[in-house]
Amino acid sequence: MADPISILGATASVVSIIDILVKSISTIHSLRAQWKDADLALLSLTSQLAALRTALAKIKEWMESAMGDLDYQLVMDLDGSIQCCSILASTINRELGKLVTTFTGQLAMSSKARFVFQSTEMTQLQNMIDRQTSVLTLLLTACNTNTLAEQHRIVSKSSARNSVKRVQADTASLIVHTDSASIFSSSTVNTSKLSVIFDFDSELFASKPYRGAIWKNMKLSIRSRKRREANTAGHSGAFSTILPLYSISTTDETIDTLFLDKQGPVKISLLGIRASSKSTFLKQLQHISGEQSWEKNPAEWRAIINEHLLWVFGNLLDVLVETSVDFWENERLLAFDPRGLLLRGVTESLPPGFPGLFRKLLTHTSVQDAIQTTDTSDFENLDYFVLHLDRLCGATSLLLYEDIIRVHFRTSGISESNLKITSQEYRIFDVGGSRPERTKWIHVFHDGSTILFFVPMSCYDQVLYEDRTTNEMQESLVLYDSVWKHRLLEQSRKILCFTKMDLFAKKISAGASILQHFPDYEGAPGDISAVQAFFTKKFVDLHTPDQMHYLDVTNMNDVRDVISKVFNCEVPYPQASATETDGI
Ligand SMILES: Nc1nc2c(ncn2[C@@H]2O[C@H](COP(=O)(O)OP(=O)(O)OP(=O)(O)O)[C@@H](O)[C@H]2O)c(=O)[nH]1
Ligand SMILES: [Mg+2]
Repeated sequence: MADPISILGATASVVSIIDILVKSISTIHSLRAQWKDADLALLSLTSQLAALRTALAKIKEWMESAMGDLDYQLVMDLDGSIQCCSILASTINRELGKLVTTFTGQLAMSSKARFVFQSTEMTQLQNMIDRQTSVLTLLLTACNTNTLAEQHRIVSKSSARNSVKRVQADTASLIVHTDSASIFSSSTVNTSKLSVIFDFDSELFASKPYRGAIWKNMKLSIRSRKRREANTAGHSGAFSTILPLYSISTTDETIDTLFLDKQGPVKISLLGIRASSKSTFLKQLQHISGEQSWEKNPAEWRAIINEHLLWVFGNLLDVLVETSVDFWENERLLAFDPRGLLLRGVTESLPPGFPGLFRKLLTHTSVQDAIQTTDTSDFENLDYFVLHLDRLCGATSLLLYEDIIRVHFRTSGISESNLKITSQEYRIFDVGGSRPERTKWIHVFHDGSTILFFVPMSCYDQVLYEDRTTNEMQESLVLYDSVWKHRLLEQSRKILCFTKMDLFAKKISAGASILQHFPDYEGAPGDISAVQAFFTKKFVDLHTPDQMHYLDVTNMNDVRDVISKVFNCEVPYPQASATETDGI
C-alpha cells in the first residue's frame, strides 16, 4: 500500500507544477495585452489555470500540515492526479508556446484565429483543466474529513470514480499522443449517458478555493466586457463574444444576474447535437439582419473552407491507402500530405494542383463507395465543394455566401450575436453540439428565453462523431428529453426544428435503409412522409413542443418562414450583398 509519507515527496512536484502554471498565466497576460478582441477567451483560460493553481496550492498546504491516516484509494488518486497535473501543465505551456508572434513581437493573425476559431486542442485542454481541478477539489474535500470511513465514502462514490477515471484517461492520452489531432480524438466520453449529456456536478464545484478563484476572474471579465461594449457602438457579429467557459453549479443564481439582463432583447438559444444546423441557422439570421460578420474576415473563412477541404481529402485518402493495390499508379495522390498542411497551419491557400488531385481521388471506386456508405455527416456537402473546387482554389479565391453557409465550422464554447430584425432586437446564443461541448450549455439556460432545438432529420442512419456506437437520432431524442425536462428551462418556449430535410428526402429516395436502424418502423421504406411522421411522433411522444418546423437551413426562405412563425413577425428578404454578387 502507498503510505502517506510517500506522497510527501509529491510536494516537490506540486511546487514545480504551480511554477509552470504561474508561467503560463503570465504568458497569457502578455498575450491579452496585445490582443484585446480575445480578451474573454484568454481570460477564461487564465481563470481555469488560476483555479487549478489554487486547488494545487491547497493540496500543498494540506500535505505540509496535518496528514493523519489516509484511505488507500485516496492516496492512489492523489498520486495519479498530481502526475496528470504535471503532464497537463507542461502540455499547456507547450501549446501556448506554439502561438506564433510576428517580428514586431505581436501575436500573429494565424495564432489569433487558431485560438479563437478552431482551437480544438485548446478546448480539449481546457476541458481537461476543468476535470483536473474538480478531481483535486474532490480529493481535498476527502483529505479534510476526520475519519477514514468518511474519506472512503467520498472517493468511492460512483461520480468520484468516473471523474478520476476520466482524468486518468486524459493523462494516458497526453502521454501517448503528442500531436494535437490525437488530443482531440482522445476525448473521453465513455461514461454513463447522463453524465455525458449534462456534466454539471455542483458538488465538485462548490468548494471555496475553486469558486473564489473563478468568481474573482469572472467579475473582472464581466466588467471588462461591459466597458468594451460601452465603447463599441452597433452590434457585435457572430463569434465576436466568447463567454467564459467555466463549469458552474446549476444552483447558482448569480450567473443569471451577472450575464443576463432581465429586460431587453429576445434571447434565443440554439441547441442540438453536433452538425445539427445551429450555426447555419445563425448565419442565415445574420444575413437577414444585414450583419454579415464574414465580410469582415474573409481570410479566416477562406482558411476554414481550405481546412475543411483538406480534412475531407485526408479522410478519403485514408480509404484509398487502405484499399489501393497499385501504389505507383496513385503515387502523386499518396504523396500529398493534407494533414501535414493542417498541422503546420498552411491553410491560407491550397496548392495549385489540389483540385486535380481531389477529382482524381474521387474517381476511385473505393472512395466513391466510402462516400455513399458513410455513417457520418462528414461528406454531406461534398458535392457542392467539388463543383466549386476550381473557384475556391483559384489564385483570387473568390468566396460566395453559399460557401460560408455550406462549410461546417465546429462551434467551440458559446458564441453570442446581437441582431436586429425589423425593429426587434435578438440576443442569440450558439453552442457546440458535441458531447464535451454540452458541459457548457448551462450558460445559455435561462427561463423565459426561446429554445430552438435542432434535429437533423437525415441523421437517422448516422453515428456520433465522438462515439461511433451511438446513433445520432437516438442521441437527439435523449438530449431533447434532457433539455425539455431541465428545471432552468421550465418557463422557456421550446421550438422543435427538424433540419436537413433536403438531405433526408434525397437519402430516403435513394433507398437508404431505415429498418436497420429503427426496426419499429412499420411504413413503406421509400415513403418520405411516413418516415418523417415516424420520427416526429418519437419526439412528440416525449414532449409536445410549443411549435414544430421542418426546414432546409441552407434555404433562406425556409429560415425566414420559421422566424416569422416563431416570433409572429414579418421577416424582410436579405439585401443582396457583395458576397452574393461580386464575392469576397
Ligand atoms: N444540405 C443541408 N446542409 C445543411 C443543413 N443544415 C446544415 N447543413 C450543413 O451541415 C453542416 C453542419 O452545420 P452547422 O450549422 O455548422 O452545424 P452545428 O449544429 O453548428 O454544429 P456544431 O457547431 O459542430 O455543433 C454544414 O456543412 C452545413 O452547411 C440543411 O438543412 N441542408
Ligand atoms: Mg456550430
